[in-house]
Amino acid sequence: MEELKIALIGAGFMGKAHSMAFATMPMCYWPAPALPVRDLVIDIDKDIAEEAMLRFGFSRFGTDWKQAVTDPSIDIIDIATPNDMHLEIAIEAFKNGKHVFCEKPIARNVAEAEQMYNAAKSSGVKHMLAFNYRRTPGVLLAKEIIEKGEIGSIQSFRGTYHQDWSAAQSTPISWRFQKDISGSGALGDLGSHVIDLARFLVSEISHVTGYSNTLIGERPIRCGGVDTIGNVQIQDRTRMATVDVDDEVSFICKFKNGASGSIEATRNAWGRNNFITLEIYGDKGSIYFNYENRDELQVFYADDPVNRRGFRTIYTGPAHPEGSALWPIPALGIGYIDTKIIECHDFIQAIIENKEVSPNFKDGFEIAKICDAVQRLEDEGSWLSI
Ligand code: SOE
Repeated sequence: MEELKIALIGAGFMGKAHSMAFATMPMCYWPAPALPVRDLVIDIDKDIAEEAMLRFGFSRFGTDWKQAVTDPSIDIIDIATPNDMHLEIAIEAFKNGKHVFCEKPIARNVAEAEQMYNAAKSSGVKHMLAFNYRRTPGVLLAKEIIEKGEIGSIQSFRGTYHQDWSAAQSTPISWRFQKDISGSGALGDLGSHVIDLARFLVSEISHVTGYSNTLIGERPIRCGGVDTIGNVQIQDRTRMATVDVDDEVSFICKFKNGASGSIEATRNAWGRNNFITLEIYGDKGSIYFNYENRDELQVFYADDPVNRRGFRTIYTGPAHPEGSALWPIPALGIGYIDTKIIECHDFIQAIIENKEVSPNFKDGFEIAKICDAVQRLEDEGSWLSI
């Protein structure tokens, strides 16, 4: 079986998730399209890089990403760094003929996204963005139901992504709150996932109007501990840093197919953990999905007898998209890693079969255009006073 050597750049939370997917993809998809080999892991912190080599099962480690992109034995560059590094690494990787798998959002802003898409287009290699939630079996089933016309033509979409890890004032500053590193806050971090889902399930977005807001303008500087997204005990509350990105964003949109939509994202919604909800209303029925109950898809069919109408709950399993690769019984429990395994499979398959895979850098650029428009609304002012 063919082998593809991976260099992972960035050994944090996402590096761990990607490594698990590379390790377990062939256990689910057998024969695998090719075997992903965890060869080289890079982190600027030498101790973290060395630990990641042992912990995530890589053969080598390093501290300079240029070592990875210029290494002739590497086939795939996996970018799991903060957003400010995506552009430079991706461009160099393409120049060296590497396939690129990149964390979302594609970049800090639309200008960077455009450069990355142009480089990807002329590279002739495969590129993919890690908008993994569209590969949740429940979401794939929703797509199948919509494409078969079972809920008719889509009239409206409501999508949310709510978390609460930054709701506490004591959540320390990190790159996710700094525009020069992240580009935006909840918008790029969470809203981009919902935009991806909306484009995947409904159609391209043509217009937006909306609002974003920073709720907590400064946060303590972490001293000691590791940045584990919100949960860090050791902080110096006397030293504060400014937050210059949005904590929450909400916008309405028009889709090119005529549907209307609304999208909300916040990291300050107490009690919400990974609250990705999708409501899709067609002229023959409706779909509801909530990632916090991701084994389930709720579907309503208007042609059910009037006295039997109601949302039915379908538990995804072997009869549903990607189900036969995963678990033999519905409701055994779809996990975050399952979405990453499917994503990893589809990327490796695209490389081996030389076909396009989505979401790719083109999708990333389209999503960046939408995020950019939402950000510009703040400057250009779209409010009418009462
Ligand atoms: C933090 O909000 C985060 O890690 C996001 O960056 C990811 O994209 C999401 O999948 C989980 O939450």
